[in-house]
Amino acid sequence: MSTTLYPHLRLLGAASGLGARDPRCGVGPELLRGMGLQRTLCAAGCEAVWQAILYPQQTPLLTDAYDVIADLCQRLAAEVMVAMQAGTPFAVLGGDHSCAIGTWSGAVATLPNRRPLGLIWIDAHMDSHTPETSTSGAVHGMPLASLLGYGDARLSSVQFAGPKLFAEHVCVIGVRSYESTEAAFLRQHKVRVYFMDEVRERGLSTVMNEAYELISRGTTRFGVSIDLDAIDPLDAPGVGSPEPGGIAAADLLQALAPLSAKPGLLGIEIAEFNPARDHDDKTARVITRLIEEFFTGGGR
Ligand SMILES: [Mn+2]
Repeated sequence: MSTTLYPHLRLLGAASGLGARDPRCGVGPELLRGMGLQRTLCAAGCEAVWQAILYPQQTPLLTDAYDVIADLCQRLAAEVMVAMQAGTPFAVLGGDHSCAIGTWSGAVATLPNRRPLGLIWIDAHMDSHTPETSTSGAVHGMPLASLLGYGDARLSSVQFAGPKLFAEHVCVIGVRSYESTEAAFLRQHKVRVYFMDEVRERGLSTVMNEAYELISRGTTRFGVSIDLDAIDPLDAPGVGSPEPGGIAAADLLQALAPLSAKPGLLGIEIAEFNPARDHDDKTARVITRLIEEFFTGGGR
């Protein structure tokens, strides 16, 4: 009789900074792999394996950044599908946050009958621009709008055309820097946004529990997308767009722990790690702890 041991967690790298103004986050996944992330996780009781690190393809067929990012997201979505079909959770490591388009498109495409997915989006920003409203043109400012079915068609048709998420199943937590066009977009679509003021007032754990209740209404599976800039730059300096007044890393770890025990957690995503801006590997250590908390927390 043979026994096959399946790893409990698939690590996926999206090694691209093409969607960011500071592209140096593209080396994040390799740096984490080089630092021995897998070994550290295994030592903490979280059996993990690198499934793939994906790089942007530069070919004459891909004519602009949208093409290259859409192609990368298509491949990332396929890797997420492989992990899910193997029955294992995944952790996608960016790279800039445009990878979210690939991650969650792949997740939804794998669900039977494309059943709706719940998503908690933790971010200092709203990421809800379209090419028309964006002044920078940076795609990492657009992934949430894309997943809701708006913006450039190449980005909103990864895996299949049309919306991947429905507004009533999405919550955004930690926002403190945004443009009025994005706020209007999310308000119009009735996405629940927990601004940093509310998080401070009510406490992150309270807000997180409420967000989970909201996104799990009418869904059976959920994921969490973390932009590291949601965390206060004092605790996670290694990001491209730091915003003061953020969530304490310890508070985030504590608030996320209960989610790990919830049924239906498909995987997580941790984006925008920019090693060139990190101090003493502070941010890299936060990333490791976040993954540990998710996949060893809750007694699993
Ligand atoms: Mn973001």
